[in-house]
Amino acid sequence: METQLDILKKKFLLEIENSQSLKELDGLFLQMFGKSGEITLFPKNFSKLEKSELKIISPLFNQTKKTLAEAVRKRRGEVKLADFKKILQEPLGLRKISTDSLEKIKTKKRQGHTHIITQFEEEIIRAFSKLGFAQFDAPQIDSDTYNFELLNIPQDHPARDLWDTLYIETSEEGRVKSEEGENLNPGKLLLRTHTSNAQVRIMEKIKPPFRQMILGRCYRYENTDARHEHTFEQFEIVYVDKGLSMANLLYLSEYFFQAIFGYDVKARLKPKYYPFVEPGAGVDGLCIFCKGKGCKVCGGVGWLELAGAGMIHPTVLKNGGIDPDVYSGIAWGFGLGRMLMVREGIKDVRLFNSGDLRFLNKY
Ligand code: FA5
Repeated sequence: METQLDILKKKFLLEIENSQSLKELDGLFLQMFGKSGEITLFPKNFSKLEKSELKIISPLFNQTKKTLAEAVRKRRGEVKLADFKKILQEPLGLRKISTDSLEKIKTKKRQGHTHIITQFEEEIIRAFSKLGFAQFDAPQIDSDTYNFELLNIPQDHPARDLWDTLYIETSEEGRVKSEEGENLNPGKLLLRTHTSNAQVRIMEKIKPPFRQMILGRCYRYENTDARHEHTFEQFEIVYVDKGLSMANLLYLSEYFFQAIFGYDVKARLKPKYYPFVEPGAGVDGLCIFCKGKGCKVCGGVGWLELAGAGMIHPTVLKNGGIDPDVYSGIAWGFGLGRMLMVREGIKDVRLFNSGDLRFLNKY
């Protein structure tokens, strides 16, 4: 078994070393650590071993896991740096030209690249598509009804204070005409404060069981600072099926943290209040900087809060036409900017929308 493990380790180390793109590395990571990955499945025969053999192979296996995860992390950095250097080496702007003939004028186009948030969106979609989640789109200008009321947050409820909201003035309170001229009364209009505005829409459109994900811009009436923007992106999953529990939620959290941080990041759930989930949870990831020992970034706690989540409240399921005695649901979401700040060590969330090329060209 030791030899088998060693062969596996050498094979993957070589493939990691030879990989040339982040996509290739993501593929390798899944090949090793995915649900049916070769490393994930390796311990399945451990139960047949003698105690003495187990004592030898277990630490070796753990060490191999660490080595491979670390090799992927290191190679990711190298690939990113190589891409960045390539961009830097490209000549920019106009070439020296002869003015003899205007027809000869050739310009070198400056090549742009996708924004860091867009790159991250693609990573997230890739990770959750693999688990069968499909994308759902919900409006950014929405009604009070979908953004709040159907999510168990009635008018004048103190929970509204959790979201500083930008409302839109309409000529007649909340009344707009549809394209067909029909008089709709969606309630007050607003800029959605979170992607949770999709929850009941999904339930209305899709019969359970389903796995849906929502990605997009949200808006809040914020006094901006290093951690608060007025315009930012959120991601959320809405997963409804029979017999779901907080255990599924914990699994999804750890799966996702592994996919985006590139190695085993333990997750833990702690109680947190959101009106549309019960129980509600703050999802912490073991601090990626100090690995739980406590450092400046995590404020000495050893954990960083990375997402908000919970079991969808029975009232919300009912509002979406789903019987809470038959189905249960998981909602799980986070802000892309804040998550990237942790992963990339970015100090100010406002940099993402700043258009500052010194920042954007790094990614
Ligand atoms: C919500 O918006 C909930 N809808 C999340 C949720 C989904 C809970 C599903 C339960 C189930 P909250 O207000 O905490 O929760 O925002 C979620 C995340 O959005 C935050 O953790 C943060 O990452 C990001 N975020 C919130 N406000 C801002 C802001 N002003 N600037 C940048 N990111 C923000």
